[in-house]
Amino acid sequence: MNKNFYLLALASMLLSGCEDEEVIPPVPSGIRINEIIVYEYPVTDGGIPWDDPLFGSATGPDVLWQITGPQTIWSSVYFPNTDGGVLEFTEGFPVFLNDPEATYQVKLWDKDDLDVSDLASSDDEMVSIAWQPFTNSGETGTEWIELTSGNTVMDIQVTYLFE
Ligand SMILES: [Ca+2]
Ligand SMILES: [Ca+2]
Repeated sequence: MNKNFYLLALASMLLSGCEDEEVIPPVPSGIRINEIIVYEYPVTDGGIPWDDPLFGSATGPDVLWQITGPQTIWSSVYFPNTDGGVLEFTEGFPVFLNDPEATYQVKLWDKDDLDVSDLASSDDEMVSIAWQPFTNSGETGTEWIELTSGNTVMDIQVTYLFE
């Protein structure tokens, strides 16, 4: 065989190699959460107050967020006796998720037992929304992600970390 045949074969391999090449978006090494804003959430538990102590009058839920999955992270602050207004969680951030392709649950809880009036009660899980931070869609930079479920709407500001 002559040299030209080898050159032709090599060129052919290189060309087909280029055609088959797919651009695979890089997977981030982590996710930084900068802020969570809750726009809508269930103010009552299907019409029943979240907090209805034996003594005293019913009050709105005392709301905080939690993220579960490969990690469990709690908000360091909560909003007491909420009435349906927007809840902007900015304290206690940033927090970091170390498994961007995993499915996490973003939850809102009503914190109970804040005073002796509801001593016997335990915290109420108000809502839980599944969330996969990185979906292999080439997400980069800093983005607001909207999560919705039923009558709950929240935005999470994330930064995709590549190292
Ligand atoms: Ca409660
Ligand atoms: Ca309350």
